[in-house]
Amino acid sequence: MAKATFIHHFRTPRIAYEGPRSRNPLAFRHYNPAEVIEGRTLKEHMRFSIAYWHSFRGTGADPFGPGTIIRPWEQGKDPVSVAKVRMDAAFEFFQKIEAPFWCFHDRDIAPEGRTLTESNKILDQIVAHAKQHQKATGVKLLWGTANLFSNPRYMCGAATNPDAHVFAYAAAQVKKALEVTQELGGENYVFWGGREGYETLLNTNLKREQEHLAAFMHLALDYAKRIGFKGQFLIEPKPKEPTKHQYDFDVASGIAFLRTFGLEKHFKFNIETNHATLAGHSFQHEIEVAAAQGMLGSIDANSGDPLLGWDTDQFNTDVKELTLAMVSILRAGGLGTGGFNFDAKLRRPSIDPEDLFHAHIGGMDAYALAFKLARRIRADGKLEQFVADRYASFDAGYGRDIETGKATFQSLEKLVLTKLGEPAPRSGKQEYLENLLNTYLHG
Ligand code: XUL
Ligand code: CO
Repeated sequence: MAKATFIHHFRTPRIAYEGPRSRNPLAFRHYNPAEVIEGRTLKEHMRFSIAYWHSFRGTGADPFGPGTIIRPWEQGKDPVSVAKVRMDAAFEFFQKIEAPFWCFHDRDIAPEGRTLTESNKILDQIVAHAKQHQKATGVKLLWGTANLFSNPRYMCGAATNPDAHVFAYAAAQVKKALEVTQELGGENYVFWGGREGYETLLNTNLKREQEHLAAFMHLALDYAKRIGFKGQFLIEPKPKEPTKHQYDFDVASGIAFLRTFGLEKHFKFNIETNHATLAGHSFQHEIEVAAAQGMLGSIDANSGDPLLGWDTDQFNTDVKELTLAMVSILRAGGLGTGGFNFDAKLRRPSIDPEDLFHAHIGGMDAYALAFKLARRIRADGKLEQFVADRYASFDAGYGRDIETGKATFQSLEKLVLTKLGEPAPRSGKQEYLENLLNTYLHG
């Protein structure tokens, strides 16, 4: 197998860092993997990951037409050998693009067989292949997950399916997905409930479905404990699509769900940029809500399109949006075992293998630049100081008493009546802050 890594599937050479002045479209301008910042390389800070499903299974198909992207390695005597060659190409790409991690769904990497037994056997073969590649390249698994939404058996949901038989099937599939994620040293395991929601309340018992979803999560936790899987469990909220309503709509409803069912200690969030916008939030909002509860886990790095209302999964090159997100991530102390996973796909007409490089170079550079700008903003301290000053009245005296639970309505009333009187109005200074932000973004 190891030899397969040396058969080159991409003509594009390994991407080098050439600095911000470079105009070479196949070079990094901001992501210098070897740059050391506070004792760690940028590669270690960013923890970039490639999403197997988009970059190696994406065909450009959309609801209005079939795939447009034909890869030269997509041929062979049977689906299993094609899957192996495809994986050889993928690991070549991970190395050339300087990504230290990858992510997959079980069904992305291995074709499904006629029975679960057969599917598991095929998966084992491909996982063995992946393990060899990981060993040979040093590329690691950020997270694994199970595809519980493509096969028609899951048309009415997996853990929230009204048929217990489907619940059982999904349980068996996640059991195996946890095992293979562990086998490949996955640092996290993701739950995205693609069809865990409803199309119409006319046929839905919402309460029972939510309880079943929680039961499923508990079973997954029990099994992870049983096999000694140490990876972090992550929930990836999304409000809709493919369902009309997905139960883990956004981070806030995810937190409510986890707390309601006693799961909150075992989960963090995998926040996807365009899932945030589909829920009517900004990316930064979702990060802040998770961080406020110590539940910021990982990022699915992408973006939507302001003119299209669905999950377009585009590569994000919006440095302003990413810088604001990075400020919040750094303030929260980083992503821990998480990383930035490019859950993003090429546009339908972007059919060249080289386009995969352009896409990831753009995304990685934007994130690396945002990381540097956010560090500068935090080091400069003006923004952080402004926010700290805004709440300074809670740092001492009666403000502190409010925060520490020592104040009462009576004590506060007495203060206002006898000492404080009317509060002096203070500007929120939004425009000043927007201008301040631009001084970092545009020098
Ligand atoms: C779908 C999505 C998924 C998850 C993993 O919108 O984001 O690919 O990231 O199942
Ligand atoms: Co995602």
